[in-house]
Amino acid sequence: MPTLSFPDGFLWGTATSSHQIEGGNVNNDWWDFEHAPGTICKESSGDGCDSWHRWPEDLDLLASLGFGSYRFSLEWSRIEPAEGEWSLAALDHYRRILAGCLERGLVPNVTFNHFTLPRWLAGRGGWEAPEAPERFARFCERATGHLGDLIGRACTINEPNIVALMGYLVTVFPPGVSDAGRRRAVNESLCRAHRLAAAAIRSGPGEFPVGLALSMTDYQAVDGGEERRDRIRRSAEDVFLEATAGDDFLGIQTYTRMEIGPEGMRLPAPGARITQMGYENWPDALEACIRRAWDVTGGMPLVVTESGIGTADDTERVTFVGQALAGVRRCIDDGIDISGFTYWSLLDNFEWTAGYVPRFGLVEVDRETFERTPKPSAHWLGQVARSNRVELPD
Ligand code: GCO
Repeated sequence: MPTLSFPDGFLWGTATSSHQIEGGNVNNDWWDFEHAPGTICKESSGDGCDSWHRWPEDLDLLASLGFGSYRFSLEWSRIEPAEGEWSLAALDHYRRILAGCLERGLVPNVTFNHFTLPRWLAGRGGWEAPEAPERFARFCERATGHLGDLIGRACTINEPNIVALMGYLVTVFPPGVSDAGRRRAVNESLCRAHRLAAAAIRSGPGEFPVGLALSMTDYQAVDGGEERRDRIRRSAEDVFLEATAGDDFLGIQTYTRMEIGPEGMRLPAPGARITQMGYENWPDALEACIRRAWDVTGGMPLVVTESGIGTADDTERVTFVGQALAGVRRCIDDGIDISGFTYWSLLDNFEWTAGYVPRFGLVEVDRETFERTPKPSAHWLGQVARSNRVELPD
C-alpha cells in the first residue's frame, strides 16, 4: 500500500457554512429564493443541521476524529439584521464558537460571506447595489472588531465567481437572472468587495492570514476549444485571481473538471462516473487547479479550503479524497506552497437548490433528531489528519 506523508504543520480540516447547517436563517436572500412561488429549490433549508444550537457537538466530533481546523462562516443577516443594526448576541454566539475551536485545538478559519445576503441588502439589488461593497466592508470591520483576536485564518467571500455565475447567468442562485452584462458588473462588485473587506479585516484586532476562497474548475479544451475555454475561464476565474494581489493566501475549492469544445461546455461523456451533483467524479481536477492558481498568481501561498464529493457511497468518498490528495502531494513535491486540506463538508447538509439530497458529509445527520453519525470516511480522514499520512489503496 503506497503511503504519502505530508509536511509538518500541514493542516487538516473540514468546512461548513452558516446557511447550510445553522437552521432558521429566515432573514436572507436564500430563504426567500427557497420559498418563492415556482422556485427551482427542491426544499427549504428549514432547520439545517440545527448547528446554531449543536455547534459544540460538531466541534467535539471534529476534534475527537483528529482534525486540526474548522472552516465556518458568519451569517451576515444575523449579525446585521437591519441596515446598521448590530446584534451583539449574534456576534457573541460566533465568539463562543471561535473560543470553542481554540479550546479543542482547532484552528478557526472564518468565512465572512458564504453566498447569503441580508434581506435589506438583497432588496436594494444585492451585489448590484452601488453601496454593497462598502456595506460588506463595514460588516467585516464590525465583526473583526468583536472576533478578530480569536480568528486563525479569514476568507473574505466564498466563491464570488459562483455567486455571479449562478445568480446572474445560470439562474440557479438568487436573484435567478440571466444577463451577461449584469454578471460582469457583479463580478466587478465582488472583486471590489473582496479588496475592501480584506483591508477592513486587516485593520482590526488579531494577526492572521486573509484571503479569498475561489471556486476553480479544471477547464479542459477539447477539439480545438482553447479560445472558448480561455474566454470562459477569464470571467469565471481569472478576474478573481487578479483581485487577490496582495492577499496572504488563496483558498482553492475544486470539485471537478469540465471539457470545453469550440461550441462551449460539454456534458460528461457517456459512461463517465457522475456524482450526485450531476458533474463528473474527477479527483485529479484538484491538482490541475492548484498548479494553475500557483502559475497565475505568481506563487501565492495556497490552502485547499474545499474539496469533496457528493455521494451516497462512502467508499467512493475515500477513494476520491485519496486520489485528490495524491495530486496535492505531487504539487508539494514540485515546490508549490500548499499548507492545508479542508474537506467539504463535515456534515450532510443543505446543498442549495438541490436541498438535502447530495451527501457531501463525513458525518450523517438524522433529519428528524439531528443525531450525528460519523461515516467510515470520517474515521479514515481523521486518521490521515492525526498521522499526517495517507495510506492509498493499491
Ligand atoms: C460551494 C460552496 C458549498 C457547496 C459545496 C458543494 O463550493 O459551492 O462553498 O456551499 O455546498 O461546494 O457543492
